[in-house]
Amino acid sequence: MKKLLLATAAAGFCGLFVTTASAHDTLTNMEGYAGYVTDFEMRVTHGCKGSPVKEVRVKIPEGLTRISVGANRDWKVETKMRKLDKPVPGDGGNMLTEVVDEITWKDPASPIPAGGVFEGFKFRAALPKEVDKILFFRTINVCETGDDKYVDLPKEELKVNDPDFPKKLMGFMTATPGPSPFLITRKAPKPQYPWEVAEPAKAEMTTQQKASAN
Ligand SMILES: [Cu+2]
Repeated sequence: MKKLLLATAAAGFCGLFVTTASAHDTLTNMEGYAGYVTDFEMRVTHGCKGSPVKEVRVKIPEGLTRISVGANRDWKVETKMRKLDKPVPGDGGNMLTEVVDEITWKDPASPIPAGGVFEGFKFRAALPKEVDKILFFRTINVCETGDDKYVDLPKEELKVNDPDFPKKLMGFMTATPGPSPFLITRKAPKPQYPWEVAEPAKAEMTTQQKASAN
């Protein structure tokens, strides 16, 4: 049985797929709308050189707020908090003075087999309003033997509007065995919720209000 597991695991080992980088830990959605409260799924696609995964740690990048972790009955979830320099609005009008800094899923009902399957780890957060920003989610898989660290960042800052961005992004993803998972913020076509007023409409309203006030 152990031999069989190792054989399956070898097929899933990221080294073999380093040109596509698709076998590393990645976010299921690599793009999201700026300012939206967004569901994330961190996908763990293989173990550490044939060893099953028993713990996953995700570092939440700066600029994300209102972070919550999806219920997961197979893993024990722990969160570490980080104090904010200045408070930001949270749910229901209260102000937040700290945010989740790191999420750890540990002590699973059973570890993730080293190969052949993937598992998604869910959390939710409000994305920053800044458009075309690349956010890195440094992630560590701890295995029964060893670990895989997807914590590397680009050597030079990646600018999403750079015409060479796709090429540079691919370069970053293949430069090391441990590129950090990432998400790019895109301009939202409309407010997230149907009860929110769109920005231009808001501006128009103000103009009209001004006109009627004169
Ligand atoms: Cu990999």
